Amino acid sequence: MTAAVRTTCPYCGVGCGVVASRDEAGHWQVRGDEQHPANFGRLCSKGAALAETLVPEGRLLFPEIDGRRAGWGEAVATVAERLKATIDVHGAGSVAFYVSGQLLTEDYYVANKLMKGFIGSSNIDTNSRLCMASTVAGHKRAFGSDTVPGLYVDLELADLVVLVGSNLAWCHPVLFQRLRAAQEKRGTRVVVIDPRRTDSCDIADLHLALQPGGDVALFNGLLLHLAEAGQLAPDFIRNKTRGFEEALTAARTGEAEAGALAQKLGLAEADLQKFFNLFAQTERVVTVFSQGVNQSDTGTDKVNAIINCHLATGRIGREGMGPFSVTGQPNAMGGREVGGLANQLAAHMGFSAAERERVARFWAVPAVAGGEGLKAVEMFEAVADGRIKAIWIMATNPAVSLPQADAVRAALEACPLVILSDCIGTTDTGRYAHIRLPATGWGEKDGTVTNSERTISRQRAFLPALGEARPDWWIISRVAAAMGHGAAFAYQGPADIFREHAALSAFENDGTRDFDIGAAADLDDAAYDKAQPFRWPWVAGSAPAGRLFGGGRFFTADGRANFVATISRPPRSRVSQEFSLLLNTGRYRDQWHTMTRTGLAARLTAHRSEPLLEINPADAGARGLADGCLAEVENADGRYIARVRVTAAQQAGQIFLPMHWSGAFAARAVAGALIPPVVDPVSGQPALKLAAVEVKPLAAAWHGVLISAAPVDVTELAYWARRRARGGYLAELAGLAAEEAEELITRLDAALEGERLDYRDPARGTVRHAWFAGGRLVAALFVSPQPLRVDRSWLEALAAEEALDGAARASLLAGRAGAGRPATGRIVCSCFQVGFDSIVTAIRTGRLTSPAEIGAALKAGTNCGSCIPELKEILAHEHAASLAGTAGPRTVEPADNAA
Ligand SMILES: Nc1nc2c(c(=O)[nH]1)N[C@H]1C(S)=C(S)[C@@H](COP(=O)(O)OP(=O)(O)OC[C@H]3O[C@@H](n4cnc5c(=O)[nH]c(N)nc54)[C@H](O)[C@@H]3O)O[C@H]1N2
Ligand SMILES: Nc1nc2c(c(=O)[nH]1)N[C@H]1C(S)=C(S)[C@@H](COP(=O)(O)OP(=O)(O)OC[C@H]3O[C@@H](n4cnc5c(=O)[nH]c(N)nc54)[C@H](O)[C@@H]3O)O[C@H]1N2
Ligand code: SF4
Ligand SMILES: [Mo]
Repeated sequence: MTAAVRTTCPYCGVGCGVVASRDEAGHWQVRGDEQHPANFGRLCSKGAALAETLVPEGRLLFPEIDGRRAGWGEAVATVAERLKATIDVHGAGSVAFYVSGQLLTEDYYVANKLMKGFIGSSNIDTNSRLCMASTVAGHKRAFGSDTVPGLYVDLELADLVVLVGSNLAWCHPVLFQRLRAAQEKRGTRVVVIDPRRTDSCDIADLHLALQPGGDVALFNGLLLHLAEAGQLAPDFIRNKTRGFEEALTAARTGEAEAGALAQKLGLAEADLQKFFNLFAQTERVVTVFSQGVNQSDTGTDKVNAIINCHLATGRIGREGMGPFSVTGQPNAMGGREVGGLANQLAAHMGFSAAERERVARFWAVPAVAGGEGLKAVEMFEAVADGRIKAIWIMATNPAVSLPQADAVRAALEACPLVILSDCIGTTDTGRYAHIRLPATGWGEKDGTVTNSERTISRQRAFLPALGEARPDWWIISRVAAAMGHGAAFAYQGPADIFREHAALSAFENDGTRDFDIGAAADLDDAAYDKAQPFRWPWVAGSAPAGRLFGGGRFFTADGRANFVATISRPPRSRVSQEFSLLLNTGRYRDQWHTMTRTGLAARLTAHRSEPLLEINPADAGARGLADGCLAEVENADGRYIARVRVTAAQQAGQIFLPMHWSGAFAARAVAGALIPPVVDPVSGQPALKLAAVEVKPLAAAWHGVLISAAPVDVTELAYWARRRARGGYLAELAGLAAEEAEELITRLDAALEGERLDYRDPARGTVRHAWFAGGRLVAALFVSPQPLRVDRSWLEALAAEEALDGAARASLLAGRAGAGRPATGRIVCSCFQVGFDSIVTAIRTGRLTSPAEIGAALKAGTNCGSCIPELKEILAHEHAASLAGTAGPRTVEPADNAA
């Protein structure tokens, strides 16, 4: 393999270019690609930790049929046979593919072609239904096509950036870095619209903590304000759009004057006015939106309410202006381009007779699927009620990520045929698969992805496939051939598929469809290999596109953009006496979805050891929940156990849980299990940001923390959350019966050889045991009736040492870091592994007053900068404490380590 390979980060839709190369010791390193137009060399904490995830742990290495290892020949034949048998008996509509925005475009294209062209059903849908479906629907309603008009550089050219339902600081960190840098230069105003205070508020001039679901009302109110303040663009409205009056009337029907609106949204009237005035008076406005908009039962209307305001002011398609949907997954856009959603056919075409006939001719089949297929939530309902009898799941973990996850599990359990393609063998969904197919992972696979600004970049392999893993396009093509469609799937490599996909995009297009990359249809294998990032459309004979819609022509029949009349409706999930809190769910800075890959990097897992239940002090107090204790969250759909973090960032009446944990990492922490199957009526996207729940303390008899060189089975306990750690594995534990702790100690004694050191304080109920082998710490278990206040980073550091001297052993038994190995605290800066305690100590001793000074002293925040908002929070707290003369320890420290 070559020394340095340019490829693309496999995480978020920013789509950063990375360079993988080997150091002198032969270890792979991953750094930002200075030449890539998405990031110009920058990375975030997840991108910077990519090399650490290139490990065999957990990988699915061989095909498996009904629990036994099989060869590829047998596996492919069995999948084809069982799918065919199902279709023969129950019809094409009885099989389904559930795919993912984490497939490469080439994989995705082949899966879509097999289902819609050759099986003849549209029952292929993707996890993008959970992610981008409302944006797709909103774009189509407004523009006649699913087009993202703007570019990343528009965030740097804008004078006002509005973040709606987007935690850009954590979820699109490199865009956030670019925005922060632009703000430092030109003083960009930033407004954050989000029910909770997030790290993105760090650069905000204004944070509107609106009531969940209030976005349509807010943007309708803005439209009315723009009209009343005379800030419209009448020429643009007249010549380039239709439906303005209807939209304005709808806005007026729903919303009263600003005072009443502010009250309805739970906002101060002055703040609302400030936002309206900023928007009205600033020409260069970019409105960035993400899951707080999409994942809602009014998601499509939210998208259109936002776009309406940009159309009304003519602020679209010009420098530093426009509505901007930032995509989540690395290939969310590519999936839309190939037609991976059940309500699209292919290459941004739908199911009209003409389009179906055209695609059938292109694929050389008598007919393609007749109409729209089942959307994700409906698809799993159909699995549950037996309409779907065979499902092939690729590159997604629906047992965790779909609403009503427990019902999804029951449906999969009862389904006669579940096929799974994944690189990881230990996912929750994998437990239900009859046939498991090992896919190559990042670094081993080759193809293309499209980022949020329509840039198509290559992902290139730099590692050999592990075990018998194969690329997804290869697996699907082999199955297609075994089903009798060999000629149409005779691809030799991803370049063959890409050329066909590009040719279809240009086929009888003539400027009628936005997605056209005909210029790339003739790339030979060598040119495909070397292809530089380019932006679509790239029409044959012209240059790749830049910003779109600058000329005010859209892809509707008459070329005009549509205003959509949106009327605000309250969310369907509401609190009751029984379930009196609103649950909001989302992401953490250093984890990616169900943690199958980011969970492998100790430096990423250290930022948040456990799932945290973020709750306002008033709600916590009313329920007897102390910071750092464990709590149960429940409703009619499911249960979740998490560590309580009391915080004013959360409004009263609302709580927040992360979506990342699964049965592979914790006892009971699947957020999807608490979400009802409520969907947006237009897009079918589930309202993953809202559920009514109740919270109560978990009646734990004891708490524990266990660090060990090898994994220990703790799954019988009421609470456990385990993660990779430096030196091995770290588990947070709690049990309902006191004797369970002693049983665990007995089990550890039996499993571990070597010496054991003990400390017991019966009066306090504390127990500390440490097991050593050849001088090295192989396990340490601390038990206490209360949540433990031991520094996990310090434990990790001890476990990573070759041998522990007497002082270290003594401090271990004392449960406290000693002078030689000071406590560092929970990791705040994951790039340089700088902990909370180290930062506080440096601030106090060095009288530091800015993140730059902390960076100079400790390096924290000087690489990816993702922790700068947290550094500021710590500084602010220290400053306040020193003014008040109460420079006490750790009061701002989050609960996951305060214990
Ligand atoms: N670190 C990290 N980054 C990621 C991912 C990851 O797993 N980890 N996943 C990627 C993917 S696939 C996606 S889709 C993106 C998601 O990126 P984001 O959408 O930015 O992330 P989320 O945390 O899901 O939700 C964003 C915010 O919506 C807010 N919200 C909830 N309800 C409402 C509402 O009614 N109105 C408004 N205005 N806001 C609301 C939440 O409080 C939350 O802060 O992130 C991508 N990037
Ligand atoms: N409660 C709640 N639920 C949510 C959300 C939320 O905000 N709240 N967000 C939703 C959103 S926006 C999204 S995008 C989804 C994400 O949810 P999922 O798609 O279920 O989550 P991932 O963990 O990314 O699952 C990807 C799987 O594909 C595997 N994989 C990675 N690369 C490849 C590959 O090249 N080939 C194959 N075959 N497999 C591969 C990984 O090992 C992993 O098992 O979650 C949704 N669910
Ligand atoms: S912002 Fe981070 S996660 Fe997203 S593509 Fe760039 S490096 Fe990867
Ligand atoms: Mo997503």
